[in-house]
Amino acid sequence: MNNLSKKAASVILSLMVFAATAIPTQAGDSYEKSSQQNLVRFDLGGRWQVSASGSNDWFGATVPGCIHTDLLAAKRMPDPFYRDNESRVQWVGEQDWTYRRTFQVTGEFYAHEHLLLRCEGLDTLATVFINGVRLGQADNMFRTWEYDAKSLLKPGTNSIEVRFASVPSLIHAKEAERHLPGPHYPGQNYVRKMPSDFGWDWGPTLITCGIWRNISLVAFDAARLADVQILQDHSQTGTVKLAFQVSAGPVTDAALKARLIVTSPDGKIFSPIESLLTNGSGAAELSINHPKIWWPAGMGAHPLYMVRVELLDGQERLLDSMQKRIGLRTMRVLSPTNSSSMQFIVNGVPFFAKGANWIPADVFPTRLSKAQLRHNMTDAAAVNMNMLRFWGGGYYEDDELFDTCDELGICVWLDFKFAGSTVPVFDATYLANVRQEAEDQVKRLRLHPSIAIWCGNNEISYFRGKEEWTTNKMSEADYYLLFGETLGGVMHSLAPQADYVTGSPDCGDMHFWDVWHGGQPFEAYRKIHGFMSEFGFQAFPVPATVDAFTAPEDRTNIYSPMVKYHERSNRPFLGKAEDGTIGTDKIMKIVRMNFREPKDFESTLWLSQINQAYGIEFAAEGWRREMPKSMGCVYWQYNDDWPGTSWSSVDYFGRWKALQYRARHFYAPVLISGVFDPTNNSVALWLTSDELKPVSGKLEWRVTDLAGTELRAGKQDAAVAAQQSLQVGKLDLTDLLKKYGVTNLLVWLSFDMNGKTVSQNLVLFVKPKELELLNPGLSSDVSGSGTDFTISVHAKHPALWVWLDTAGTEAHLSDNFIPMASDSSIRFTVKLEKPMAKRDFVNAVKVHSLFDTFANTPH
Ligand code: BMA
Repeated sequence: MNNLSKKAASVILSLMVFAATAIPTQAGDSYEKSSQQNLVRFDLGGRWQVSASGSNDWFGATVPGCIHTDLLAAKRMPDPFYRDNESRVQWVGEQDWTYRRTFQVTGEFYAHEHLLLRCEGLDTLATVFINGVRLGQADNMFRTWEYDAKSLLKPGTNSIEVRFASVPSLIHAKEAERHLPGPHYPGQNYVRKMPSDFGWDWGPTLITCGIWRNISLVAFDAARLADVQILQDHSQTGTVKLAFQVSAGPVTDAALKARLIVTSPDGKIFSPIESLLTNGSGAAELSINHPKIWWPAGMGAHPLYMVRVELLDGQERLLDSMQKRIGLRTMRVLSPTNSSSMQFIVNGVPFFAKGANWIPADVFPTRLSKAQLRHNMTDAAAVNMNMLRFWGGGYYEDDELFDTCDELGICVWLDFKFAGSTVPVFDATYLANVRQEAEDQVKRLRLHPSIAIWCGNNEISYFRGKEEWTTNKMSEADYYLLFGETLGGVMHSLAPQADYVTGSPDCGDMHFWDVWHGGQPFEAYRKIHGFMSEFGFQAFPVPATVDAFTAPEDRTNIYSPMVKYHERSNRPFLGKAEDGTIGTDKIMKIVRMNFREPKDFESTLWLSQINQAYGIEFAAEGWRREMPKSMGCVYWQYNDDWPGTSWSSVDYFGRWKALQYRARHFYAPVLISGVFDPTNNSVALWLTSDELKPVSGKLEWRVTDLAGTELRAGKQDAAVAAQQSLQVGKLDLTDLLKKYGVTNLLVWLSFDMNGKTVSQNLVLFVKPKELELLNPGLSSDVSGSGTDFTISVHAKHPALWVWLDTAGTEAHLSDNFIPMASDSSIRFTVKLEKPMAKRDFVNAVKVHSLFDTFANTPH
């Protein structure tokens, strides 16, 4: 069917549906009910209809979802990620929209005493109607809204309608009443909605609305479970005592009882424990001997205990139940001291946090699949990260994402979702609204062992003034009323064992932006010490990603309007940087500081990635080497919410930039690195270890010229104590430097443990642009078939940042962007997402190195 006839068919279909029943009831409607449980949930998600409010032009919608993805599916909106379409779809956010559907209520379901409409996510200004009568309203995307719907429902066919008012209209009106200072979309923080929807310096402005999380009817009689809290006592060696608090409601005279069934990670079920509830609440305890302790990635296993909670009435009938998974661990955050940085301590052991900042993985998060999100997390663990900061400008992520972090040992720095400008704390309704939001989210998420710290906001301290509000600052008192008293109070009562800080960077951490925003060279990273929760540098995505958002004629130059359009820092969004450059110019300024002029468009894309990796690697190695003076390196940013140019190491499509590949090396548990000291012509050799036991092995070093001729080499035993960084050697290269010069020497390092190379590194004496590299003469040989290939690459002469370009075929590579010594070979393994004939694969894959990025004079 061509597009036109497809469209015509869907119009006819929707007309038929409309004519037959007004609003369709869907076939898949189902009640989730176990044989004995009294509480029943009726999922209202699935197929709905949506129309611009008042227009009666209904089309199919998906719940959970959002208006933009519904318009896309209905082909009523161009893809906002293509070229500059984003600017043409702003009307979507300005418009009011109405969602509706019908559903059947059986007599049995209706007979329950309580019938609640439960909305786990309404984005954002919603009014809900059942059978044409107003049931309630909502004004916070991050809260769970429940409405008593019994009086409006009836057995048989019912209808529900959710009307969403335009967020821009409301905030323009509020902003006109009173200006809310901030550099972003004026007045955006008047509404509790994902801040980055309004645009950020890495993402588009697409103001969504819709039913973005589950919506259901909940039916029950006597009571249901309201909340379960589990506190852990690790004070006795060899035992962890769990203290459960269960609450249920509404409180009735019924003799309610909670039963708790704990299953250990190896499947052993503890004898159920029971507690009678008084006024709806009860407590119980369980001691776990020989507990299996949860550790972050790289420190140990991540065992999880399952807790099933059952609510029973006086006759032992099951009223309600829920499952929670916990990990047994203690987690603390220590403030910085004169000699050590802010640091995390798990189970009494301090650890160096290695990671990046996580932003929404799509500006339309409802279309993200669980598999995609899981993939993102496994990619983080695969490059030796142990922490992601879930940044405050996004949304409180789904439980499944936290589940994955629990399973992988990825610690989460969890910001409450406030970012980047002042917030209207002067409005008591706003404050009450966010208190409720915090209670909902803390109760939902607090049992995840992966959450290492809760943090009030991102960078709102930059907009904190003194006594009074001014034209660009909020008052100090209002800042602390929200982020101290209110959120701190919620944390204190609902998650007393978790550490809470008011904001980032407001807690002893650092957002170090002197390089990107300040225009300083990468060397500035070595002048600062502590816990780096943000710092970073931008790079273009891979050519295949640029292809996805451009037309062929756009792919000529990084300054072509469409390539620039997908680089949000080209707008003086946060003001011009201190050195006067923005966006694309800023990338190129630092690229040129370090590298030679790239020869063409594609080389510029790749080289920008090499430059980004070069800078972040330089920074990360420095901070790791000096622990405990620095105890955290969490770079900005891990991912993207649309395809474009940004600080990310993994792009919107999940493709790795050079930085992500290099992270595996610079975050390796045991790291060998070298530091050139020009004052005495020496290279200090450092061994840095995050291992919990001492490590020892063989350190090998080779000094070569740029042709790869070995000038000197050596081997030595080297060891370092648990979680320490130590200088293990020093190479005096005075004579070689004199003879060959700084531009013609390379030092190759490798560290082997038990016959296995665990870390390799290369020391340069000058910036890469100063090196007269020889053509490395790379050759390759491909073997394999289907989805699994091996590429053996051989280098005649030293090659820097050797990479495989798999030209848009989705591939997982064993490594990429690595230095190769002369006459050396490396085997890359490639796993393709879709099988390919060997011949096609050989044609598609290209092997490159830094040498190929600039115009060379032949040697
Ligand atoms: C940080 C973040 C973001 C921003 C980034 C890059 O400070 O918190 O607000 O996107 O810088 O400018």
